[in-house]
Amino acid sequence: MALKNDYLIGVLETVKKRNAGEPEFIQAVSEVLESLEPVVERRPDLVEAGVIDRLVEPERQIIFRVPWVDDNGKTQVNRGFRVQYNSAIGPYKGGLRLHPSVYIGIIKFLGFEQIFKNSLTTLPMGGGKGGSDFDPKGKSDGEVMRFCQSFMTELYRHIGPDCDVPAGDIGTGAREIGYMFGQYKRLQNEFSGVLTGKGLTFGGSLARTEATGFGLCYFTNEMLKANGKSFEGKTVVISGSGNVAIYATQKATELGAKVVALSDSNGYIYDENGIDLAAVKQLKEVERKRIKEYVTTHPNATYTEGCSGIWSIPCDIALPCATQNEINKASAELLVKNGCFAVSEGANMPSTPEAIEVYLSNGILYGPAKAANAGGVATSGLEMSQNSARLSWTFEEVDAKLQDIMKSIFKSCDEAAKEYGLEGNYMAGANIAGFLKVAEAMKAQGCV
Ligand code: NDP
Ligand code: 2IT
Repeated sequence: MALKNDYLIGVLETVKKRNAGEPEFIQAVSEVLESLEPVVERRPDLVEAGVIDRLVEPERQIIFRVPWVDDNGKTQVNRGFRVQYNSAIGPYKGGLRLHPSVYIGIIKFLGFEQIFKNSLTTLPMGGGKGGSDFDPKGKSDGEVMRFCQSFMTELYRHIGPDCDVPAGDIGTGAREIGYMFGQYKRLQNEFSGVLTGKGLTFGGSLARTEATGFGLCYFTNEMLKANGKSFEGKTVVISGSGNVAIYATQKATELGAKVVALSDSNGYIYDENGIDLAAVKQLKEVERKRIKEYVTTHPNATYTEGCSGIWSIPCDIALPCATQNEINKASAELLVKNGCFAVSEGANMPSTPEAIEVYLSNGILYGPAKAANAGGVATSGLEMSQNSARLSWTFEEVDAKLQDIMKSIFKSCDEAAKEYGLEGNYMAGANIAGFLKVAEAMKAQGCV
């Protein structure tokens, strides 16, 4: 879809010129600007206040050297990032990605999307994202610790519990957050909720580990219900086998579906009996092994090299939970051809714009990432509240709040889509609803 509004065309041209060589960032901005066409027609006051011109430019971008010494005594150097994108409705909030593909364009696309996602959660959190091109795969615990300590030795001066609160993302789990928290506490001489996803013995929230995957299924369930469908008896394909994929598998199964496939960046497993989740948790969370090892203990299952082939498996519901642009046009067409009726995104921006076109033009129920995977950051917001109040809620309390939040996110997307004449287009609904709250706050706070 091409932009028609002259003002938005101008904004996009500036973004493209300023951010050449960052295709993921330009993709994320283009999608949001397209959704905002009906809004700028109706809200000239927001255009007048320069809200969109300001929104596309991060408030602050920090890039730093991360030197550390490997197990052989050799110096290694990585690049660290934190993009503090928007603080209109709360402190900057968003994860830290550790993956060799990380560069400023990836962090900016994630930080930009985080603004709208955090707005949708109903909680007071601004948007931010960070990370490094460090690859935790194959590193010893000691190497990971030394990297995390070095990373925090620079980052600590830029963050704080009322300023910027990082968390996990690809490659950053409980282990990495623990090392970073320890170093922050030591440098700042302060025990505070400066990171979320912490261990349960030092301020972490129950249900944060499960939150993104569970939240994805709660959102998807709302979307299915609103369209007369459910998870019950359905076949589900989930990509990835990390934090989000594992807990999406658990909740989808609890809701009556059969999850038949999972993947990693090397390939995918197919188990027609339904994935044995205890075995996957042992492999991935305890032993940190590759997903192909699953077939050594489950000889009825098959392993296929190459991760995109997972979308050729016939399913009713697809939950991409690995990484950006993992479903292209051809994969989306294959899903439709094989009878898939819903795609809901656990990963950030897993569908290319062409894939989204295929969903929308074929009447596929499409749950966009900003809304569908917001349960993780929402529960991070609940962790911040518990830390500030110096108390901790039970698993059931947090899970109940998460369910309410995911229901309210679906409602916001559904209502905004209807209000702007785009009924059933939850992507437009998410972008519009997420935008409006931030835009009102930016307008009220003046040109800052
Ligand atoms: P993990 O590191 O726990 O797992 C990532 C999974 O995705 C792994 O199976 C990994 O395979 C696969 N993967 C990563 N990069 C690629 C790639 N370039 N190509 C193919 N597969 C890849 O991360 P999470 O589960 O936390 O994150 C998954 C997605 O969900 C990301 O898009 C993240 O931004 C998003 N997300 C995460 C949230 C959270 O709370 N953790 C919240 C909201 C969204 P391999 O081991 O081979 O690298
Ligand atoms: O993409 C995301 O929303 C996350 N990685 C979670 C961020 C957070 O602050 O919990």
